[in-house]
Amino acid sequence: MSKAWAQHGVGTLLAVGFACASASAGDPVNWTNPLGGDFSDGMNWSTGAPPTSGDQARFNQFGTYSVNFAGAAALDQMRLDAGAVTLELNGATFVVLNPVLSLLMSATTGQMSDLTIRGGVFMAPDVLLAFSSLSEAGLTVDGAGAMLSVSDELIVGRSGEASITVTNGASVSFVTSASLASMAGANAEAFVSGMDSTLTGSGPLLIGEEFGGSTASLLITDSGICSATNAVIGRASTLAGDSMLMAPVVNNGTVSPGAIAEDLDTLTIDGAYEQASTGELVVEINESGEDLLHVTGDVTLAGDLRVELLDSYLPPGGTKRVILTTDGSISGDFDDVTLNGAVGTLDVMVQISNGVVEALFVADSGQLGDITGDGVVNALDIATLLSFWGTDNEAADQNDSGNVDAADLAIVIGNWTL
Ligand SMILES: [Ca+2]
Ligand SMILES: [Ca+2]
Ligand SMILES: [Ca+2]
Repeated sequence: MSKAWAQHGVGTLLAVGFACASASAGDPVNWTNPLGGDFSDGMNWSTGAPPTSGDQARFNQFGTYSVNFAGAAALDQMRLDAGAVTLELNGATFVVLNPVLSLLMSATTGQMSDLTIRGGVFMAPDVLLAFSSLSEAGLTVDGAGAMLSVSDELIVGRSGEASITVTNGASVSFVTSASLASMAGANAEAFVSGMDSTLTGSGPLLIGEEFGGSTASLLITDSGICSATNAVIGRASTLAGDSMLMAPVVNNGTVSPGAIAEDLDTLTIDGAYEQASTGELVVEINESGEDLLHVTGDVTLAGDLRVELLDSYLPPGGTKRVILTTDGSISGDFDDVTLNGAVGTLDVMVQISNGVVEALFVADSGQLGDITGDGVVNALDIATLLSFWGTDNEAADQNDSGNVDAADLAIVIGNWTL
């Protein structure tokens, strides 16, 4: 490798910012063929030879191209500064060895890069996307047989804007941790979609910075699966989808069952679910269905429930919908329940019993004793009243005393529909 030209090329911000990396990374070997080609062909590289295990390979060509592998390869470090590169591994294993900065995409401000991994195994200790603010990076692992194995940390969006897509049966694994939008100002999206598509780890999965300094979303759809030792949703971040997250989850932000906005579906958390005081569960409901959060472990509730009525649906008073179920127990309650799309006197209340959370729609029918607003005074009104016993629930507090008690029960019984 020529040392002469490298004297001019490597004095970048990155080298300053990552002094620790320079000890192990050699002079960079740049990919020079904007049309793509074979990894092993020396003509495609700035040194006239493909990089080897002591080298840093750098991809800084603009445009979209593929790099084809005919066998296993190893590097010290791989950097993408620009372009959209597809690694066609063709069954090969590609290893990046540097333990600190193994695969680095869009390290400096203004850089934009995309990487797609197909048809083989990419192994790296650390993967870091969009290191600087105003940098963008997108990583896709596509297709059965495509695997990204991260033996330490996976960071999707440190200070910039980043996405990771795991699709069509591909898999991504991490060991120490995976972070989406790890630092203040970062923005990250993760998509895990399709049968046998997996994002799995033996450490925590952090969805956005915990206190809301960054914004992240994790969307798990079409039988995709994520797993981690635990998952934390930051205050400005979201978990959504119609598939499964296998981890105990702490929600400081938003959980929204369904694949996309206005998709009514079931999201499963295989583990415990704790909704913090800043957390919110969003459920959409129309005439024919509703979102459901299913939890296999214990549920601890606080924070908000937001019920969104879709398609101009106005549920009749007394309508009940199951919005959360658990195989474990439920403790706590939502601090606040809001209804969007409502008109008139329609309101929603929450009833929790036997591991089931139901949304109960109530309307003011003007009839004394008719708590639910369905025009009749019957056992459902009694059950509703009892579920708010001792509270100041306005619908159940028939005499406006500020307390739901025996006097209200007497009013319900006294106005019983015969
Ligand atoms: Ca939904
Ligand atoms: Ca009623
Ligand atoms: Ca009362």
